[in-house]
Amino acid sequence: MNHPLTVRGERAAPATRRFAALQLAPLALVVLAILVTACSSSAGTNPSVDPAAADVTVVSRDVAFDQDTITIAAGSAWSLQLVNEDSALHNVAIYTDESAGESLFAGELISSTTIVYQVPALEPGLYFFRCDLHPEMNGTLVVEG
Ligand SMILES: [Cu+2]
Repeated sequence: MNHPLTVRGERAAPATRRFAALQLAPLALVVLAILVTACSSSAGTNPSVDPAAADVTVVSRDVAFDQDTITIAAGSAWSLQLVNEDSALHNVAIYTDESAGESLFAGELISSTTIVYQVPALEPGLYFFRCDLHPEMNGTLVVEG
């Protein structure tokens, strides 16, 4: 009487492939966790402010600001509205100069939404603003006394 079942050879290749996939899984989870954290931390933490009341509005689109010069008055706090039309995270941060060595204000990073920053009063002069994630997005802040 013949055995209808025969023992097959080992399947080494599929097992190896599965192992490689398992090695990548933790990395994918870490990346996902960072993305989720970044998105959730930027949503809805700013108290609602009437956008029409913002002193200055800047739009970010296609990883660029719509203007390279912002002008405001010295001596009083002011509001800066960022309308981020990109899914990429952007912010507006203000520094004393282009070296970006001394931060004066760092706006919260946002994605696909609008935020109104409350910026402290500045002395008259020329300052530097940029997106901290995309330093090529930058311009000059003119504070008029
Ligand atoms: Cu950016």
